[in-house]
Amino acid sequence: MGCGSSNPQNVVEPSKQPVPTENTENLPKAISTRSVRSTKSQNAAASRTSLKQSVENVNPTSSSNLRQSSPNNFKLNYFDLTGRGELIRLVFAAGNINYEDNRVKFEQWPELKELMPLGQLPTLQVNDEFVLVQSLSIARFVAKEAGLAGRDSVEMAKVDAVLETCKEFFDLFAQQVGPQLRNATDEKEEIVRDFLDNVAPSNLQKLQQLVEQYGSEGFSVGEQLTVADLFIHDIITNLIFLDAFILDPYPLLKQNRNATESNDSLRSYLEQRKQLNRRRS
Ligand SMILES: N[C@@H](CCC(=O)N[C@@H](CS)C(=O)NCC(=O)O)C(=O)O
Repeated sequence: MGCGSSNPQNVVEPSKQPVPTENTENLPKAISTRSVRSTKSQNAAASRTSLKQSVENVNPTSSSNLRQSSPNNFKLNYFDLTGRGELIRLVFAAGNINYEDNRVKFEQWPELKELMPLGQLPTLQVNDEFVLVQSLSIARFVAKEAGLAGRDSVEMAKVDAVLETCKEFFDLFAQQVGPQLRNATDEKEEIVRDFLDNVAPSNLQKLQQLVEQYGSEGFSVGEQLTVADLFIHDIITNLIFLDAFILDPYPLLKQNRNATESNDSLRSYLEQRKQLNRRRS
């Protein structure tokens, strides 16, 4: 698995965590019907308990500030990691959309895994009616809901181009650095340094190139915030954690980060995230 979190709190391997518990009650019907099978009747009480736990997992940084009212009801299921779920949280935050941030505990995962369409997280439950899978598809969907997907078809295409470029970079990070962050080997330092010195620069250069060609006012596409800026922000957060000076050779990416952080709702989410991490460390 490649989750791509560089924060040390965020790098435990979910599939290595034992002790399944049931957490199925508020899954959409198509899934919860399958979920019931043998365990539901015996474990109704346990299920209620874990539902309660699941609700307790909800991250106060993104759900307790009641935000923009949306006709839709969203529940994001992901581990208590940044990884592949964080971009979606950033889109919800920047778009000021209220959602339930269900942070799945590792011990809940083995059972929940069977109920997820692809056996992976993140997933997004919409109106308890259907479940979306694939982090980038979910991020794009929420971005459309939030008005952060680009203003017309040309901007949307440019946003897509930046997102695909980010995804290639994110996947490299998750594959090459991710395992070292989860279970460090003796080669950890060398592998991380090699990534920062030999893989990151060409990818940062590609992103800077796109910001230059497609964006203005610091944004990567058009002249206002889109999900493309948020993915760049997310990736660079991971890199800055490993090397605080990584952006020094990329002035446009620095500007882009500042422009992105000029969104008040996003800034308040980032601040709360920082405080939460401080409290945990
Ligand atoms: N392409 C998928 C990959 C999802 C993925 O790898 N999810 C990992 C967490 S980052 C997962 O669910 N791992 C647990 C498992 O596979 O059992 C996406 O972008 O959503």
